[in-house]
Parts: sequence; structure tokens; C-alpha cells
Amino acid sequence: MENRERIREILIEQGSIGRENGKKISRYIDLTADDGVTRPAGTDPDKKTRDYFTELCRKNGFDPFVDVFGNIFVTLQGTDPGIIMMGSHLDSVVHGGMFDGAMGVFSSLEVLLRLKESGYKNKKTLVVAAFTGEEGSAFHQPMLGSNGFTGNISREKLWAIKNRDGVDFKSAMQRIEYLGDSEFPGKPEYYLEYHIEQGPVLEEKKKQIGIVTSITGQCVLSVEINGIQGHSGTTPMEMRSDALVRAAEIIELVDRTAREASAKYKNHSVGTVGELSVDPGRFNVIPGHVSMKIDLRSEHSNSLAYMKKNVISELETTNNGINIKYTIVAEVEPSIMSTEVMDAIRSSVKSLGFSYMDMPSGAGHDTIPISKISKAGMIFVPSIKGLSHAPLEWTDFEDVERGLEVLEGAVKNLDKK
Ligand code: HGY
Ligand code: MN
Ligand code: MN
Repeated sequence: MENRERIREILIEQGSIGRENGKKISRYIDLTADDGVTRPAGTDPDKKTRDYFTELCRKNGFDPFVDVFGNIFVTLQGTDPGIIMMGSHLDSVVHGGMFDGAMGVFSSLEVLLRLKESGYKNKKTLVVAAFTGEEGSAFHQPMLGSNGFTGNISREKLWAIKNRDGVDFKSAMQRIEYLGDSEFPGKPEYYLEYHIEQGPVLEEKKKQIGIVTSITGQCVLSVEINGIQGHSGTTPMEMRSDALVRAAEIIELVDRTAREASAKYKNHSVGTVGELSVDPGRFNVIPGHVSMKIDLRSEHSNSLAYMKKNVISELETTNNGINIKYTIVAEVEPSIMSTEVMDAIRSSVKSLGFSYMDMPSGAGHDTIPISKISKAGMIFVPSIKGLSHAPLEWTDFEDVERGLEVLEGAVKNLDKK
């Protein structure tokens, strides 16, 4: 099978894992809003995807290593010191797409196969990594595996984090048989993440490749709003402490503050409340309790600080019997990519003759923590209509192949260093 066929077949195969209807979809026109992929960390679909990946590795002569965070590593040993790591994640959001994360992991393995099959003699050791729980769709915070790998979160702390079903990380990963007993030996000198853009810019600007300059800063707050549950028919309006009405005021403020920050700082600042639960959640009961998550992001620290300040001052405003508690569950400043790695990507793009542009990433990635311990960079390819974290997420296979060839060239450029 021709190489570009191989990666296409693999992505189609893995894309059916975690799809409720199990459909294998090979063309964008066949994709519907019912074809979402759901593969939260530690679930059976996560296990199935991991099994598919590790079987592929073994079939091609590699021996996958699983560390104490459930991260999977595949190594092509070099002769000289230094590690070049290519990584991303296999988990997905709920009803997400089949390219986010997985395209990078399987394409990185494909690069290793192509280098091996071409007889390329790598000097530095080349490693492919699949990091656990990048999405935070099972556990309450994102980038668990990569934060464990970089030492940002200790093994003990990470193992104790509970998922939405109240199961701790260690038990969840043991259940799917992806919890190793040691850490991966070595840290990367260079790190590359190949990923879909997940936004509309490359398509709008008609560019084939994005060279990422920085990755958004982020502040995720978990909020508990306590009001007074009551009868929706008998309780007069002036006597209510309705937790959901208070939540609605906060949601409107988050949206307004992000728009203000974007205008004030002339940049891409965003604020979202995508997760909310109402208790008891029945039409004839005044909501007594609301839990929700607020996701604030900006490419610039000052606008992130502006949004965080406004949102927290709103959360600390108590009124008519409502009590609000909040915690910051994830917070990171914008991450700047290595110019050395960006140059290696750029010279690969130029030698392949693809069109490209430098651009920031509005999405978070495992590259965030890893850029703090190594020289890191990211390669983007276009997302159709900029859609992602949605069933209709799609990237043409010609674009997948282009990005993969850029990745291979960038690895070779860094291997010469
Ligand atoms: O949320 C993000 O930006 C990433 O896809 N986890
Ligand atoms: Mn991703
Ligand atoms: Mn994602």
C-alpha cells in the first residue's frame, strides 16, 4: 500500500472508534452531525483507540512503553544523545471529531515508519508520544498526561484526581490496562506537535500550512452557585434566590467581557461557559444549585488578566441570598514557540513548496507544558469551515499528507543540529 494510502486508511479506521453508530467515514460529504466521536480518557473507546495504536506499533516492529500517567511512547533509537519527540493525544471531547489529537499521533507514527522504511539513519533518538487526557473531557482538567510527564503535577496528585464519575485517575487507567510502573526515561530536546488548526484562518487565507508562533493563555474556573430551591408556582418573584438566573447573569458577563477584551486589546480573546448542570433540573422547581465551568483564553497575558479580574469580581458579588464558590482548575500563560523549531518547520515547508503562514493557536495543546521543558513547535493544517470539537470536524487527506511531509522534513532538519 502506498504510504499516503496507509495513513488515510489508519485515520479512517481509528475515526470509527468512539463513534456511537460505529460508522467508518472516508469522505467529508458523508459526515453528519450524528457522527461525533466520544473518547474521554479512561473509557472503553479510549482503550480501544490505544489498543489500535499499540497494535499498529507492534505490527511495525516497535515496542510501545506506557508510563505511570498512561502516556504511550514509541522509540526509534539514535546513535547520538538528544531526543526529538513528536506527540499529541488520542482522547477526544464528547461528540467531537476524528482528527483532533489522533491525526498527530498516527501521523507521527507514520513519519517514524517512513524514516525506517527509507533506511534513514537518525542521529538523535526519535520518540512518538500519545499523551493521556489532553481534553479534560473525563477528568476536570486538561493535559493531564503531559503535565504529569513534565513534572507539573506529581504522580500522587495526578493519580488521585477524580473523573466525572468519581473514579480516581489511577483506577481508571488501571481498568483500561494503561498504567505503567515507571516514568519514561528522558526528556525531549525538541518537541513537535502536528495538529489540525481547529479554526477558520488557514482556510480563509488559503494557506496549506500554519507555523504556530504561540499557544493561547487560559484560565478555567469551576463555579458552584447556591440559591434556594422552591416551588415554581407558589414562590413570589421577589422572594426567590434562583441559582440559574444568577448563572445566566454570569454567563452574559463572561461573553461581554471577552468581547470587550478583544476590542480593548485588539486580539483574539474568548470566554465560554460550555459546561453547566442544574439541580434538581425540573420545570416546576426553582433551581437551588448550579455547577458550571468558565473557560477564558487569550493570546496576550494582559487581556487574560482583564477578563479574569472582571469575572472574579462578578463571582464575588453576592446578592439576594445567592452564595457563589469558585476554584481555578487550570491556569497557564501564553506559550511562545521555539524560533529554532519554527525555522526547522519553515525550511521543511519551503523545500516542499507549500504555502504557509505564521499564526497563534487559540486551542490548547500538550505542547503547552512541554514547551516549558524543551524547544517546541507546532504544525497546523486547515480545518474545513474552521470546525472542531464537533462531529463535522474534517481535514482533507491531501492536507493531512502535506502536514505529515512537513513534519518529516522538520524532524530531519532538527536531527542535523
Ligand atoms: O480545549 C482545547 O483547546 C483543547 O482542544 N483541549
Ligand atoms: Mn487537540
Ligand atoms: Mn481538543
